[in-house]
Amino acid sequence: MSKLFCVLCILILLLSACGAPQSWEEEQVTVMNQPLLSDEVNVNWTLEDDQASTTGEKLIRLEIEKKNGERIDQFEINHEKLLHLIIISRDLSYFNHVHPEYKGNGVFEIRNVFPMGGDYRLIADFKPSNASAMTKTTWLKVEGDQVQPVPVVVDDNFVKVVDGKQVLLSIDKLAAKEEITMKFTITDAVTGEPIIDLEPYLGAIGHVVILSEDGEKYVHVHAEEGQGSGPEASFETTLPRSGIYKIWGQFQRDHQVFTVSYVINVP
Ligand SMILES: [Cu+2]
Repeated sequence: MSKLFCVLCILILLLSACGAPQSWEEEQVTVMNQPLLSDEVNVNWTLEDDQASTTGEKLIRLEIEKKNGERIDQFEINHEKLLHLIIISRDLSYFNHVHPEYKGNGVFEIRNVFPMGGDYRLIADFKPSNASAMTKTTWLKVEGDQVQPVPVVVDDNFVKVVDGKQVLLSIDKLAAKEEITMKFTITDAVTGEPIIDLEPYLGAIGHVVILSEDGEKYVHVHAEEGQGSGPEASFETTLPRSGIYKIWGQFQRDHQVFTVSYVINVP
């Protein structure tokens, strides 16, 4: 009888020991409302043919949810938009930076005309409420005629001309894992006069996107604050490893965004 009593006591002790901390932990989670981490957020990407379109547009849809399948429905404006979407072809020849429309319940949609079939890198930047800004990427396969990929060729001349603007890119040092400064100098391609009437684009003097040649490393670039309206625009960043990268700089003038790109080789 006393043996049975002892066994019962041990069982009760064990059960209470197991049960107590669990309910305490559950309580802590509800009380603290911890910020959401990027690892806990998932994006379902889909691509549909737009039947109504005559230009071959496709509808890109992002459904943003927690790993447990619960939709995230509150987002904060980040660089003037709820979500930034970058679309880049596998060969890096096609680049587009767009802002999908928020449909509610974690769904963003936008139509896009893809110039050819093949694989595309899609990169979404957004900030759910109660979370840090995060980046989610995917590869999407687009049906349609494939064309010969354009080779990625490292530039030896960092002066480019686009829409009547001449843009010089200078980088203080070509090195991985170190802070580098990229400076764009913009002049009129015909007269050579400095361009001093750039307009703010997404709340800054410009916007820069960098992607590694294999499409795997995407780099956020932040414009240095308090810059004027040209002719110079500086950006600081750190490249994660050696290799070939493509850089797209975007600026705005006369309500028009222009994009200039360069290919660099980081030793
Ligand atoms: Cu954007």
